[in-house]
Amino acid sequence: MTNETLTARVADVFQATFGGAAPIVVQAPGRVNLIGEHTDYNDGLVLPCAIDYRTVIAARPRADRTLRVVAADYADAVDEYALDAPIERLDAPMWANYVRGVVRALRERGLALQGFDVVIGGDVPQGAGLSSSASLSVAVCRLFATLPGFDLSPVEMALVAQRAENDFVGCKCGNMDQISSACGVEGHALLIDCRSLDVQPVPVPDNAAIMIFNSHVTRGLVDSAYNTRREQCEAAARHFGVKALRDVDLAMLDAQADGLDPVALQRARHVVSENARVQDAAVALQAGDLARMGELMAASHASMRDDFEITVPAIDRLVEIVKDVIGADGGVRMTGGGFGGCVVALVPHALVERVQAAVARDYRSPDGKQSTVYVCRAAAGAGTLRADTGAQAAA
Ligand code: GAF
Repeated sequence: MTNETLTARVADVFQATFGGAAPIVVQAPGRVNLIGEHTDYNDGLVLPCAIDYRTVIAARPRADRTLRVVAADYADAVDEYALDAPIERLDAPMWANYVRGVVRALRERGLALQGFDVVIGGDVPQGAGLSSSASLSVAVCRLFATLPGFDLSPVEMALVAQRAENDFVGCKCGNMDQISSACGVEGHALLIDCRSLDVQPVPVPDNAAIMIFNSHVTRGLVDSAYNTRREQCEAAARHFGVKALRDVDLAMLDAQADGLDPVALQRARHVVSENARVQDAAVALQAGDLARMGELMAASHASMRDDFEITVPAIDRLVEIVKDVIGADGGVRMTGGGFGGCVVALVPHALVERVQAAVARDYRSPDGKQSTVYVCRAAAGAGTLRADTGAQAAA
């Protein structure tokens, strides 16, 4: 679905539900991470880009202090509450909790909220590791940022969205997904320093397509596996006497490994080596050196498979199928939190169709599904598509 089609669909639901055109339309994209996995919550480096799949919100201010939210992708389900009342986490649906979490986090910052009628829709594949939830949270921040007096920077919006996920939804994620969604730059990946929050755009070379392959492998207990990895990294940081694994290099890792639990050492080796790979990858990408990107992405995948142990056989197979076609001319690796989800590849345009054909022929998920393939563009971050500030609040 193109962006225009998605926006029109959300606007149509708004018209049908609330009557009239929505005076405010905002969007926030999902993301794909080119390299730098499980480094963000270790204060490390990542190299993602925002993608041209997104959450779109159509809205109209209300005269009262009520938020009425309609989910176009969930049979127009509704969540409605007073902005001044205590905001509770629901057992279900989860989409409502992402909105509630952002409202609460904005309120905790002392920002003066206003009531809205809202319709939300999106085309970021869900549960695939492409940050559909971060795109929703950031889009909600972006909506409130259309109000006068909201002078949040894109990074601040990302931190509000992360806080909503950490403290309200209950996912102890790092800050990569929200910063990617809030700060994306068209045609560029972002070198993000997750400690200093410095964001440097790095051009994606014109000769490469960004391909994403959904393995259609989803695993229960992903959150608990994620949290366990996080705890293992924190235990390793304590062993080395540092604030976070960002402060450890490979020499220190080898010299001071004695006494560290062997599994925690493996986890630390992934994080420390991955940070170094991200730095090298930013240089290679800037230089348009796809062969070097290929080496670094292959090393990243091996490290996720062997040291961090977050890949699964179907994902490893998908990576192999793509690698067999692109050889040394591009790169491929698992992307996102792991245990399924998606594979990302940088592929010379001339090889895109051959890669698609090979994946269609040779890949099946354990339950027999073909991979869904997306050829993406690196997209701009969250933004306002329409803001008719003269619009009257509905009675
Ligand atoms: C998930 C998390 F939400 C991110 O913060 C990041 O840790 C990623 O997994 C792994 O790199 O997307």
